[in-house]
Amino acid sequence: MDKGETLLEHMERQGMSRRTFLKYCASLASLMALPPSAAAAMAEALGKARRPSVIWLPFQECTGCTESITRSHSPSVEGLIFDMISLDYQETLMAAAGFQAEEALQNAMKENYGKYVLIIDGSVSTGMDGAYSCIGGRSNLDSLQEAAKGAAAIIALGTCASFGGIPKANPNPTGAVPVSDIIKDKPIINISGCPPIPVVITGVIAHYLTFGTVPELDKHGRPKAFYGETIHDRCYRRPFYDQGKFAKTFDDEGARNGWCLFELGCKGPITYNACATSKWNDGTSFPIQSGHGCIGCSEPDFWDAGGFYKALSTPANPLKYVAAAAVAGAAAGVAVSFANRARKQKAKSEHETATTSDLEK
Ligand code: FSX
Repeated sequence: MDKGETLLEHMERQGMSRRTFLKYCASLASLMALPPSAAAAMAEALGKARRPSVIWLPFQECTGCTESITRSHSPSVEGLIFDMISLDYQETLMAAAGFQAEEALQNAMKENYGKYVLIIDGSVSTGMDGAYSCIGGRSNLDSLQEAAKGAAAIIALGTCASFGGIPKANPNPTGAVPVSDIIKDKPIINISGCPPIPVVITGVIAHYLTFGTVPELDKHGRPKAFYGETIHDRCYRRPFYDQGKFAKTFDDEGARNGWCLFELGCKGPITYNACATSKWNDGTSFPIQSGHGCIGCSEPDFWDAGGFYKALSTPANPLKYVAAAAVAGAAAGVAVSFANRARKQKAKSEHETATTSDLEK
């Protein structure tokens, strides 16, 4: 793409209709919880936007974050947004290697000093002065400190970069830390998830292109638009939780009926992310929809939190009370049912308080 070309010009040259572009802006605005009027403003701003330079450095990670973004890349309109950034350095995706790659990195930092967006995926090793993870003979720690100096903003992509992730899991042999433990003087946007959702990555970039600012963040430095609610809040199985219908094993009748996976260890009630709404693979599904509980991968210390298959706590079981009510007779049943609904609400709220404090530990 021509460096001076705007996003809209680029899309038109690719044969993309303006209508499709407007639809994309509308869905992006809705996903980011912006008012409908923002879609038009977003379309106008994005249409005029030019590519910012992006330097992407991978540290201690599994490359899942890069895999995530590339999976959504090619046929999607999000891909076009990604085309709109000038991805000047990304070791996994770039053709250059060795000295040529190092030169590309130095040139990109020099030419765009003070203006580029720095994306980091992976945690930063601090053990043995960073010697556990080196690229081109330099520790990730050194590379981060150098690249951060000229960055306008930093995106910590994935749970490793945001919170330390799996490399930081007990016993943390490399002294892994998140980006925010090292860099204190730049705006940092954490896009957690192991890996993060592709549309959240492109959404944050689109927000930055549109408004030129960092989006509103939660207490963990994540964009509230995508991390403002728990998986549980938006889960399509939530009505079963409210009715006290839980699968007890992965192949029982409850599981076959699509009941709540809470008792099988689902961490949806304490996990903030957009999986239940944006889903994965072009909105096809997400883990809970495929029958597996959420593992809480977008939360700090999720790996050490204690058991993917262990329930957070024992939830209310209103079915037991409904059965008792049936024996006691219809009139009494109504009374018990109301009493139990109140009990369930109380237990549920106690349970949610308990599970939230599990997370805070
Ligand atoms: Fe971590 Fe990403 Fe998990 Fe993997 O780059 S967030 S281990 S998906 O690859 O950093």
